[in-house]
Amino acid sequence: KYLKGKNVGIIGCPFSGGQPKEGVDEGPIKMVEYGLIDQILEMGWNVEFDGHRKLTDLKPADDPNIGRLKKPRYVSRVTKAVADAVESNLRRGQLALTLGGDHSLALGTVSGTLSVYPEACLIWIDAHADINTPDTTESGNLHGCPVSFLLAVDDLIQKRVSEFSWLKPRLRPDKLVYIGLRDVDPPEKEILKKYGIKAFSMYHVDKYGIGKVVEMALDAVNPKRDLPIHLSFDVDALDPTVAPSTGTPVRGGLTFREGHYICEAIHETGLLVSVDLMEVNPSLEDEVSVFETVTVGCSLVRCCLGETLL
Ligand code: 6HN
Ligand code: MN
Ligand code: MN
Ligand code: MN
Repeated sequence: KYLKGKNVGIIGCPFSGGQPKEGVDEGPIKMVEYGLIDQILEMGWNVEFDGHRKLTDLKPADDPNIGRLKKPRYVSRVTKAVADAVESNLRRGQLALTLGGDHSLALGTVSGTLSVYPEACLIWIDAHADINTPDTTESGNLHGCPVSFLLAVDDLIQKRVSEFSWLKPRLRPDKLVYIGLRDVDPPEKEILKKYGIKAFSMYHVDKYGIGKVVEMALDAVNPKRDLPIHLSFDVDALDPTVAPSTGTPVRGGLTFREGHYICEAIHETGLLVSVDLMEVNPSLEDEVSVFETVTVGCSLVRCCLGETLL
């Protein structure tokens, strides 16, 4: 509906600055090495990919904490560049596919999407809510904060740091929905409650089944099924037995099929314009775990682009 034809622009983002574990920058590199581009070409898509972004060039010489926030300048510069890349893909009629990298990158991807499609809704698949503010974050890791920076609500905007002044908070709370939550910090729960943000935790997945949950999630943010969709998929939404190589695994996650079902169902709406696949860390766990995590990342992406539907 918003994109004509099967054109995808891939933004490879080897970036780990939003959290402390090295290796998550290798996620996009490994997904491409494992053949993701060819797999997408074989599905009949036109693919634009000019290699991974040279994001380390943007690393400032000195980047002291701002309050609790770690590497704020690095994260800000990188995510600004990513926002511009997503925006340019979308303006050229391509689906924007961003491969992470840690989830702070969503500061960029979602900003880029909302600058082209201000009416877009955001579907966030994650074990975590990633909605800490500069005040509430315990870890200071920006991959736990992107959603609060994106939200267009006055009292969160006041708390923002000037380093991120490029970022226009445009996301209305009623355009955001979560699936897969199971490790939400107490202040994050307060924020979800305060702004009435729809969230389907693993409890809801168990109670209603994934089919019903995706339907309810779409009803919440896209009732007429006419708005563009940004899907931000943190691979740690999957159970660690399915996707072990990730920095903040939490037991009790989505099964292999539940994760894929979400991607298939969202593809089926015909409204998907932007996809993030984040937090694959090939330096964690053993060889088999890495293989499983990288390949599941690739197959989630393929399902977003329409694989496996008959
Ligand atoms: N992710 N809530 C924790 C924090 O550090 O703020 C964990 C965040 C995890 C972020 O998985 O993208
Ligand atoms: Mn997560
Ligand atoms: Mn926690
Ligand atoms: Mn996340």
